[in-house]
Amino acid sequence: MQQKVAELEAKALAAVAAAADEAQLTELKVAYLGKKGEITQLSRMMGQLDAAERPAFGALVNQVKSSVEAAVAARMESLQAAARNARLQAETIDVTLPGARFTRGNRHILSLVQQQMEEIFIGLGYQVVQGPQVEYDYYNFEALNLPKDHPARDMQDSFYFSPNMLLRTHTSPVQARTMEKMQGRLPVMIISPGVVYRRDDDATHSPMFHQLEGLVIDKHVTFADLRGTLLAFARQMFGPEREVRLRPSYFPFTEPSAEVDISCFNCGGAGCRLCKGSGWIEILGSGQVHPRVLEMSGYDPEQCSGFAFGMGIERVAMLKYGITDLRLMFDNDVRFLNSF
Ligand code: 2NM
Repeated sequence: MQQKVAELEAKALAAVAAAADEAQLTELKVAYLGKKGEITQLSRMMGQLDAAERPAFGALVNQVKSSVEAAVAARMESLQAAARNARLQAETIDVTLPGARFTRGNRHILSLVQQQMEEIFIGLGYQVVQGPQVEYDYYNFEALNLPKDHPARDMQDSFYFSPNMLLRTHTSPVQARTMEKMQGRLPVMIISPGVVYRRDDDATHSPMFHQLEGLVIDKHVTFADLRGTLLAFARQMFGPEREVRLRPSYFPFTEPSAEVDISCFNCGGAGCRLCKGSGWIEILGSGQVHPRVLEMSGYDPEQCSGFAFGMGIERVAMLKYGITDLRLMFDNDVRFLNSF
């Protein structure tokens, strides 16, 4: 009996040692140690033995079971290690190959230019102020001295939500709101950059575009201050050689008003295609704040004065970076966007 058990153990251990792969080993484990496995079956033979022999035989079977189980576990581990090694041998990694390129995005051209413009005015002492894009007719027009029959107030020219609410057509309402909030305190020195909306859509006009407007109010603020400020801006934005030229103009919220040109940075003023031969490039509108605008927002035009100016951020970006079509900035072609 014991002889048979020893032979069975030897046979099992030899088979386990010879198992070629994990699948085969699993089959052997079932064949010997499973519910109906040969070693498991040994316990059944207990019945044929004398009661006195049973404990020793039971112990022997248990010991064989353990030894075969241990052998299966050891063989399993070594087969798995071998398989892992084979896999690692096969997959050679060339550490000198270039890695996957990480493509980093960048800010939109308009954000970049707006930030550059803000930084110039911050350097001159201005505060950056924002306001709502959905605006009351009062702040967008009324407080800025635009008469009821002004063309911009026409339903055809602006985006209205109701008779007294619309998408702002300029950022001037931010100045009106700021003046009102300041309750006559001096000085006021703000810029309001941001998006504005007009019912225009062609090669040179987008229904959504960006403006940066500025407002200064204090005692004795003059047209000379306006000119010096815009000259400083022009030189920081377009080069230290720039000059500015003011031409008479008209805006309802300023009196007097002026269009401001900068000397052409492409030809230095001699005349070229960019400046259409004139040597000057129109860049912004400006003027002394109209006394009625000051009054409506709580400032006494007898005690203080101010200047204001406004320019299109798209226009500044196009000039500075030589962009010939406004629409490129809104098409979102990454080949264009990534080039700044
Ligand atoms: C421009 C041109 C001239 C302007 C005026 C004001 C305010 F609120 F003070 F009246 N804000 N912006 C202004 C003046 C804007 O843009 C071409």
